[in-house]
Amino acid sequence: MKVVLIGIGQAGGKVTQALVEFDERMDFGAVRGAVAVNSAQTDLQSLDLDTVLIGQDRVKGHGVGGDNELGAEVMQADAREVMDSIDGRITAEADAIFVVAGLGGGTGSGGAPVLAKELGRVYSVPVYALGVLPGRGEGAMYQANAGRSLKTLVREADATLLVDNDAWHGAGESVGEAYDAINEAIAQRVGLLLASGEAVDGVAESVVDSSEVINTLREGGIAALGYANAKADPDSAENVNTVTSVTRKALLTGTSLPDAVTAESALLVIAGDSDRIPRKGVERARAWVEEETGSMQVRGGDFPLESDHLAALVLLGGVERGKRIEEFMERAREAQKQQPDDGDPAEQFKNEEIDDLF
Ligand SMILES: Nc1nc2c(ncn2[C@@H]2O[C@H](COP(=O)(O)OP(=O)(O)OP(=O)(O)O)[C@@H](O)[C@H]2O)c(=O)[nH]1
Ligand SMILES: [Mg+2]
Repeated sequence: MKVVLIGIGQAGGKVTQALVEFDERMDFGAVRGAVAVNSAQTDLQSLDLDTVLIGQDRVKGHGVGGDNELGAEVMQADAREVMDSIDGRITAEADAIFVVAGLGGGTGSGGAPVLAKELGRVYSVPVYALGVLPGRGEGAMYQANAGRSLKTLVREADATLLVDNDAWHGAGESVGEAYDAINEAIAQRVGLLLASGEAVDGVAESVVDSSEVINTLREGGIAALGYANAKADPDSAENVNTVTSVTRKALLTGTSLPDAVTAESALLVIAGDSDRIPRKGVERARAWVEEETGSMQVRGGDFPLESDHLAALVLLGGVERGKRIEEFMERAREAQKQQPDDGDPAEQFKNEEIDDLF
């Protein structure tokens, strides 16, 4: 899938840069353009991307300090400039646009839903969000911000692929220490998903097509991505159990949103050397994903890559009814109640739901 990436805020910019670097290193050519947008000038300067500084009249290049309503406002005010910066890149070439942001801060949290809405109005290709959820240990402001941002993003983007900051870092590391590792994991896993159906030499029928990614995300709502890999035998017949076990791991312990299993739709991609991929294993794994997710729409395909490993990528669409999202939204509601609010306090008490950002 050929994509244009727009990273907003600090996390958005860093994750976008990691995705660009991975795509270049692997020579996939799936990322056709990338821009970083922020209200903090120094954060943009450390990136090796084209950049747009927003909100200069309001915050003088110093960021919005976690105020995501202000983040939404400055994005709205400067949306034209941001749209202009990507205009030439979203030609017939791009199959989709990804807005990338950490949902717990200010600029990305507020700016991503605003930009998703603007992009959706102008372009006919799908506009997806790649959103980073704060980990459990992050403060109440992050949780509350992410709750409102997510609620609004789900409304405005064609689908929102979520990565929980607790999901893809090693045990014992705090989220902060682990940023680089998390960003690298996101780049590799999401990068492989984007590239599946792109860097293909073989034209075998079993090869995954990028339209299958789009069809899996067609349900809208929240999506999650699972990943696992293992060393493979040169003889495909020896790899039947390898394929089923990496698929199980990808879905049960390797998802970007822990415990997201029940899904409306799914796509299973087996990446690796075509000669090592056993058809029987792939069929079994796909049947297992169907049973486990409860989805009637499980797509599948191979992603031929030169490697002595086999990897399973499981893209899940429509996971918002899962336990993990419920738990997160509860955390965000609690956090929102704790937030100082300049509105009518009685209203705050009555309001059990999370407010939309705009
Ligand atoms: N995975 C990951 N998460 C990050 C990174 N940097 C920040 N975060 C997370 O993103 C959230 C904060 O968002 P930021 O991107 O720092 O905020 P911002 O959009 O720049 O907004 P302001 O600084 O308030 O203007 C928190 O939940 C952080 O844990 C990163 O490099 N990687
Ligand atoms: Mg910032």
